Amino acid sequence: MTDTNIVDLRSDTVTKPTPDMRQAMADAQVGDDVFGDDPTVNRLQEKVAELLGKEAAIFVPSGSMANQTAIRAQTQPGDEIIAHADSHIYHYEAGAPSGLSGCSLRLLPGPQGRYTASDVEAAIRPLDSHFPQSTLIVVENTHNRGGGSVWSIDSIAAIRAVADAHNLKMHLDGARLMNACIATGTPPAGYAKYFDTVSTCFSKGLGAPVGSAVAGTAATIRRVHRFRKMFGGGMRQAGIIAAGALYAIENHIDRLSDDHDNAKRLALAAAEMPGLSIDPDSVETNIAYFDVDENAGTAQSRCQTFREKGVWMLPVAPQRIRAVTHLDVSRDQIERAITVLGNVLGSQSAV
Ligand code: TLP
Repeated sequence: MTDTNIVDLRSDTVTKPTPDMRQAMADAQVGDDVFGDDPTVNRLQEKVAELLGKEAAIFVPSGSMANQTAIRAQTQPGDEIIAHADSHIYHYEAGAPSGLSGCSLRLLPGPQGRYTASDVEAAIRPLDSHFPQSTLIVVENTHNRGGGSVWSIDSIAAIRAVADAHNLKMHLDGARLMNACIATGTPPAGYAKYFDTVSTCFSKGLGAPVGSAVAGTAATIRRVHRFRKMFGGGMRQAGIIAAGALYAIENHIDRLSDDHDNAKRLALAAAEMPGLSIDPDSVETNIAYFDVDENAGTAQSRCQTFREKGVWMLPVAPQRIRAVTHLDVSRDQIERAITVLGNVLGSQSAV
């Protein structure tokens, strides 16, 4: 099967740079970024700081490194971080909060990856030498395992008030912050102002091949710079990849609404199919989770059959499949995916 026949919905991380993006990367001016000499990286960092309304930003290789350098810069070993039980920093960053920062996690429940200010209030540890100290709250927006769900400004503001009352810091895992911005019409700085640090990714829906950033005060970003080096993320002529990120910010934010429309279209169609369940209203941005009915096989077996017919999705639990829309999936390809899913599920007898 050729690349163009495949509808790859496994993640928005799979996008390939467009010809114009590649050209911008080829043309990039570069220097040694560990010395602060790369003009393209510097331009990207200034642009991200401005977009997020922060004093400074730093380019890092990945979303995981963005989150983990921000965590390391704002905690001490023995501290406790408050986060959702479904958060990316807990499930998918290889245990880094404990491995790299020596922190434990206090995990909160809540539908679609969202918790409330009163959940946070109840989780904060008293000032007593027996307890780990709560120092940092992490919000993920949009929320990956929550189904690309978007946090409201009101709920974030309420959590900020609790954080201020107890002198806690707040970090935003904004790997897909731009999806939240496009879904709600809130500018990036409108979310970022509630947080001490914000991470954001260029290599997800924005379609750049590599890279993320952390933004915050100049003092915090200086600490992040040190931990980026310590964690092995100091890059040299990184302008080549920063140019892809700059291109992505300048050209690929507004089009995220197409991805959201495509995810909704897929969810609405799948909701009508036998063997799959999804509430289309739960699809707020570019991520959709489908539950596979027990009598329709496992997520693994369904994904295998879809894959053989050119539709790639991710089994994320025994009965759960994830589909993510992005720059490299057109509306026509979504229609093709719907046809494949319909044919496979309609013709399922023995699974
Ligand atoms: N998420 C990836 C996988 O790791 C699951 C994906 O395919 O969705 N924060 C959030 C909310 C993320 O979804 C991801 C990537 C990251 C951070 C980490 O980014 P990278 O992969 O660049 O380290």
